[in-house]
Amino acid sequence: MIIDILIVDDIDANLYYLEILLKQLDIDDNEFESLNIIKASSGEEALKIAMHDKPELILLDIQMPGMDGFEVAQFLKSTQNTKDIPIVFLTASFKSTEFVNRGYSIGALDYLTKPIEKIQFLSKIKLYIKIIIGQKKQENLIKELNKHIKMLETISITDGLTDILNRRYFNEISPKILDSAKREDKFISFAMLDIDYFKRYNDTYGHHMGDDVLIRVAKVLKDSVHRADDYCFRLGGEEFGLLFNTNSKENAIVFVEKIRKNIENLHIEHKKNSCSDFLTASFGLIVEKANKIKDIDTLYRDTDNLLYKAKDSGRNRVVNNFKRGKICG
Ligand code: GH3
Ligand code: MG
Ligand code: MG
Repeated sequence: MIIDILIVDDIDANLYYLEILLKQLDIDDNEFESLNIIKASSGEEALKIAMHDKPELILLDIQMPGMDGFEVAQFLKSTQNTKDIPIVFLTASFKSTEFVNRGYSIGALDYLTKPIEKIQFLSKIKLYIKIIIGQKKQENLIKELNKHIKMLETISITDGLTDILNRRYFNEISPKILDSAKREDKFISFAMLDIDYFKRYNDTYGHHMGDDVLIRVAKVLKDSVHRADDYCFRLGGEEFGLLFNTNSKENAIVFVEKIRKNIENLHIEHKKNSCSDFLTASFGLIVEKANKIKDIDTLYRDTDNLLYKAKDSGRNRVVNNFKRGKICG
């Protein structure tokens, strides 16, 4: 871990001396690789560096021509990006209580006077650096943990084979979508699809090829839903679900018909499919004002019944809960 320390003083000899002192710091418990000492010889330069490099610690002289140390600290402490950088004031002239209090009330970590008492100075700075390292480690750990939590969350709602949302996520999100659609008095559109004669497909071409088909069908679904509040799920086996927004029943049927055709248009050979030369799927579709739907279980059961009807009436078709649906296949 590299710790950037910005030292600020208008007198070169002071900067040089500080640098030499800091290089003597012996924090050799393998906690960090090195101190990186950055020098600034004016308040203005210090501000520029602090804003750009965000050092871990600033040792700040107070009396400087132009912008003095108090002004620099005040600016840094009132700026979102730099407000948390610890500042240690170093001063030869501003030693009275009034100035010391001013330094602390700006938000200084410490207020040290010159000439520097070497042992005290090094022991304090060493402690501060250790605390800073501890904080950085904690922050990194939290970042790492959050990354892992996010990854686990994604894995837990994703189907391992097809990489689309799984049944678990459907169970979690669908009641929320229904409730929100009820509040806004919107339509709910839910389609369930099931691949036709998929057992025969596996028997003919092998389970491995069957898996490949599931991945390709899932991709058709994924490529069809573009809006943030449209979802596709693998509900289990060779069954998928689409929960999507629509402003009319006609649009919903056009959308689902297109998906049905896109699956057939993959032109996946399926010799044992008696309703097409290619692999196909049957669909049940419900489009209804959310307020007319009792709950998700009812929606699921009713859509499944329509899917069953689609199977029963010849497969490779969409059967919906309103009249204008075009029967295909
Ligand atoms: P129908 O047209 O009536 O839906 O007939 P079907 O053969 O598709 O339906 P059935 O329920 O009889 O068979 C479903 C098949 O789906 C059986 C099962 O082995 C297969 N299946 C389910 N999950 C997977 C999977 O993850 N990979 C593969 N390759 N096959 C699967
Ligand atoms: Mg099937
Ligand atoms: Mg099935």
